[in-house]
Amino acid sequence: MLTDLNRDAQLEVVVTRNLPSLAQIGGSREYSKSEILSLSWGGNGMLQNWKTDEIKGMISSLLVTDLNGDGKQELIVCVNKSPGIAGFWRDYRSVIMSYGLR
Ligand SMILES: [Ca+2]
Ligand SMILES: [Ca+2]
Repeated sequence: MLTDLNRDAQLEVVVTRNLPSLAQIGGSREYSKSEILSLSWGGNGMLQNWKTDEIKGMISSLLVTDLNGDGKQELIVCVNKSPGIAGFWRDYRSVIMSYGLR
């Protein structure tokens, strides 16, 4: 996702990264942890602006919007808590989180 999060007229790249989990050792290709990074172009390469803590689950969608109408944008993250085949056997759960942006 390419967006100007901090409104300095330069675009940032927001990416999600799924982190390998123990389940992969057993041959599963599913991920159980994720994180979100914001990168911007620094002349010689991409610089990391910030990243979130590890998020348990698989990020299914990202959205930047002013959720509460205070004029500042939030990063809205939709996380699937039980991805993969295991999800069929449990309650299928998604959570939505929001991060304030400076
Ligand atoms: Ca910016
Ligand atoms: Ca807001």
